[in-house]
Amino acid sequence: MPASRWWEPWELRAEFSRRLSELYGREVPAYATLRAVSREINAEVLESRGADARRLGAVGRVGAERHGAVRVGTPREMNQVGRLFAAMGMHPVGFYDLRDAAASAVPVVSTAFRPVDPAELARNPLRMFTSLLVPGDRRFFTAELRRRLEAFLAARTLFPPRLLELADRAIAGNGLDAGDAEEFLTLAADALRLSRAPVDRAWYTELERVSAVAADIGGVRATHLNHLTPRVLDIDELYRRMGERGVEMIDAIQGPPRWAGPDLLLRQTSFRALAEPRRFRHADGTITAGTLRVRFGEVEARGIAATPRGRELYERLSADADRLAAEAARGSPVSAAHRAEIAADLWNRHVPGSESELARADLAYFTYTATDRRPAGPPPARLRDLVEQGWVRQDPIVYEDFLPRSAAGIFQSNLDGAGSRDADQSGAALDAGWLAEVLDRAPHDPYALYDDLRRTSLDRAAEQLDLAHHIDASPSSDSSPGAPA
Ligand code: OOG
Ligand code: NI
Repeated sequence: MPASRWWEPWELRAEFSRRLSELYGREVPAYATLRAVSREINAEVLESRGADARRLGAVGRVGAERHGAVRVGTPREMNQVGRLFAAMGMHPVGFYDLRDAAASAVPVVSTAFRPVDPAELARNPLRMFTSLLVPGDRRFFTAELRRRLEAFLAARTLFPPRLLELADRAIAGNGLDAGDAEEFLTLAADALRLSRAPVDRAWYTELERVSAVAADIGGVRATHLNHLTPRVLDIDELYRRMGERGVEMIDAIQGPPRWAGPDLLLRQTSFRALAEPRRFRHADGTITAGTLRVRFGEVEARGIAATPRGRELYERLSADADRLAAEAARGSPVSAAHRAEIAADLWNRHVPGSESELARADLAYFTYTATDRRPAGPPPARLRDLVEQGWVRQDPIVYEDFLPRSAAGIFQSNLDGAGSRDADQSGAALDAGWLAEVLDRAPHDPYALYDDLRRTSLDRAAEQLDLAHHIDASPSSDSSPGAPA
């Protein structure tokens, strides 16, 4: 780090991302393999697909891109971690309720802290998927266990006061001087390092019976990075190559299937959680060595952001693929490969296969820029004609967020036991408004962010073309996507 200069939030974020990657590579060596293979594949794809591969992110950005996952236990801890990330220019986006999205017991609600401004994303797009335990959910926790769990959580300190003080200073002053930056970054990375303190064996096991996620969060006195996820340009190839290197992957790639059209939304896969040495304290006071399997490595491929309509189509096709796969398997377990084939077939038949068709059907988000070489005569009124006749260029907006179904799948595929859930109890109702109170600021609505990018670009294009009217992004009536099977 240079000796003396001002560190802006994005520089803190970029350096934090670099340090986390170094730290996690040391703690979880398979992550280093994942990163190396991702780099190798990204270089190959950029070489073979060139400008086409760059449509979904500049080379510099994709190489440095990753997301981390952390889990906290109380609203107070959530608020604190939010300040930590705000200091680095990362803001809460979206509200994910994973309690119902997973078949196993995943008693958390989540948000993702990330840059929201395109220029900030371009500088460094680090995001942190952050989950908050819900001890008040009676489907998972009895009133008595809740009381002990909350008492345990209230007695721990995840983030030292000095770290929070520096975070607040960075928020108020838009950055830190070099000395404070170094201290802030060291303390922040330390807070996410795996703790060496002994784990109370009986307490951990008791929570594990309810939910492995609850034990990981509330069974220990510290938090840690749960995984760190690089971005790769060809995730199918990555999956194959990791297998060749002997890393055991989960049995599927989550999200949309590999299909004939452009990459949409988000596809993710991970390697199984590894046994890591931990020390345990027993009731008689003795300490023994053992292992826990909770941390893993994940990789993701990002595609174009879907509109609410596109997202609805995605959810519908996913449900159809599940149903058709279950029917085809007739009671025996459905293989991941078979489901992927069924899903790909549905996609190829029901999702428009090009960027222009996706835009025309309002299934995905794009930005628009007036071109330099415009045709003669007056510009047409319709967006579609403006694009087709070469007045404006259309570029995809990358999906910067997460998918609850995939997130639940990622949690779940790495849990040893399914845990337990009492279906007779109803869950505590929690929503984005509740999370806003926890964080002292409202989480952004991801659709509003993408809409805004599209709208702003259209307004700028209208101005450049000297149009007297707004350019309308809404689809023409003839463009509704085909109804799925
Ligand atoms: C978070 C799981 C969700 C993703 O990429 O969807 C997630 C966790 O395991 O804590 O990271
Ligand atoms: Ni993840």
